[in-house]
Amino acid sequence: METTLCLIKPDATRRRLAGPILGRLESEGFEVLAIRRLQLREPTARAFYAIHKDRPFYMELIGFMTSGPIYALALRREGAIAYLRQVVGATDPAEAEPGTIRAEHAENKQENCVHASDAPETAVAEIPFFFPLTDLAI
Ligand code: 3AN
Repeated sequence: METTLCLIKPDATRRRLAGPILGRLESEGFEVLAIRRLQLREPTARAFYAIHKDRPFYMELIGFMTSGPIYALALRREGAIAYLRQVVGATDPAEAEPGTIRAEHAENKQENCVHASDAPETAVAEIPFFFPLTDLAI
């Protein structure tokens, strides 16, 4: 079993898509170990996306991610990390496989509804931004 981090981003929360996305995740076999609704502040968003700090879209991404409430989810499933990336789809919704969350709901490359950890090391680094690992029994 693996645990991964999923964020339902401000665009999806704004459009009342948190429920449908959560339902989709549960129907894909993910167990919701922990869930929070919160609004990121700039320093946290900058730290969370530090890997992108030299990309041209970084400040716009920080502005977007702090623009409204998000949901943070710690999700458990067999092969959770790779499987969630598959269910979420490619960064650009125009390139995302039909049936993926981004293909169905995302607006564009930035406002793309969900974040999903991309590797085991990333999940372990990202989960504690939102949940104490000691609470999760992982
Ligand atoms: P993914 O979330 O698919 O792993 P990353 O890690 O390359 O994508 O990018 C992190 C986030 O940065 C994306 N989810 C998206 O919100 C934003 N982003 C990525 N590429 C672009 C881009 N070319 N223009 C604007 N925003 C982008």
